[in-house]
Amino acid sequence: MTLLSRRSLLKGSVATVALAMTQRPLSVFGFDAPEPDEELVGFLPDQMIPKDRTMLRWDELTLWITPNDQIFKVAHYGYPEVNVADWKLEVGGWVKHPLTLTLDELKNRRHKTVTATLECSGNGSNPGFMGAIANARWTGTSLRSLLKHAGLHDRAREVVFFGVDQKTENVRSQDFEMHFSRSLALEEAMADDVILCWEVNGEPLSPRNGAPVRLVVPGWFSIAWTKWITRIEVLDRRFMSKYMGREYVTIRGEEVDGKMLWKETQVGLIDTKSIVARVTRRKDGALRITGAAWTDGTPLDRVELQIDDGDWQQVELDRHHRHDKHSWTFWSFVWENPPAGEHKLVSRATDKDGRVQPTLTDPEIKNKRTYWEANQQFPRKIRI
Ligand SMILES: Nc1nc2c(c(=O)[nH]1)N[C@H]1C(S)=C(S)[C@@H](COP(=O)(O)O)O[C@H]1N2
Ligand SMILES: [Mo]
Repeated sequence: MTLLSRRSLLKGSVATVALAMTQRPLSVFGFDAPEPDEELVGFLPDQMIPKDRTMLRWDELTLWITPNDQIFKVAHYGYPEVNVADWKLEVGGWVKHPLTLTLDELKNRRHKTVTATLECSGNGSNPGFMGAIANARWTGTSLRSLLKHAGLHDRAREVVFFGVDQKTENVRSQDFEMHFSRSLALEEAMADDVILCWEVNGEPLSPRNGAPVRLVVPGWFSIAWTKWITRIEVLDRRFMSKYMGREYVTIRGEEVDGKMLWKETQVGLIDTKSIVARVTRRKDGALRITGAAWTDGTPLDRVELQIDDGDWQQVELDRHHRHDKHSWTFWSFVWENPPAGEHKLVSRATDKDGRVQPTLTDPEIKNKRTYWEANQQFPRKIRI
């Protein structure tokens, strides 16, 4: 079976398009790989992610689904060794029937697959850290159905997830041996697509990505996607672990009546964001500029591209996956007859709620004093 390129698709008749759509395996759709007569144009200065890091390399991105070996990894307490044979999941706290499940018992529950973009909220905070993102198909079982099975008490307000990984933490001058933990408010935990996941892109979850079981919270930054889960606890109050209330908080100022009002918020939902991923040059000299844009699930309204501080121009969004609200959207733009020399390319995403990807000097970024949630525009330079 031959895969039609995006351009031949666009040129093709309706019948050809319909045929190609049924034949095309969804998982391989993405940017066209550079055509044989196209050359990759490098960025200046080299803002690419170093090759020795397991992160997404934007300029090599062609697939809408990130292959498992290119999914980035982050661990705050190191990578634990989990004995899968002894692994059990406990569900306790304000539930009517506390549960203990083996991995087989969990896997015997009804399966659910969700496609979602995983992004570390530190992604984009500096030019060398822009590949902490992936888009994958996550398979597991519904958290909501498990919580319903355990039976929620009227007092239930919050659901806490504890990982196997632990470290000594000092809180108010005392040391505690603490497990990595994050929580979701009950309403968030009961959302449709939140799953306890053991498989990614049809393969078992790797130990580094949280095996045997991790949480998948579509639309949320990956700090909420607790890995190596062994205990779920339902509380009747808010949970304030290090990764809820001390780390992964954003401090942002807003000028109110000439005074700065400082607001400290928790890192939660993914911001509206985009990037110029790759530039290729065709034989005729035209540049093909491709990129990606993503949100917390709010539909994208548009993505625009600005060349050399000129007018913002709308780019073409990939229509095949636009219904897929928790996954990134690929886009492309053709720049005919670009003059020789150095050029600046920057993209900007706007969502249907009117949130526009800010610049570095917009108050929401300028007055942000912590590095998480860095969704500022990401200018890239090329020379042709
Ligand atoms: N148990 C546990 N879960 C965790 C973390 C951790 O340190 N321990 N790090 C979080 C952070 S900050 C990120 S960015 C994601 C990274 O997921 P990945 O390693 O699968 O890419 O896991 C999250 N879940
Ligand atoms: Mo992260």
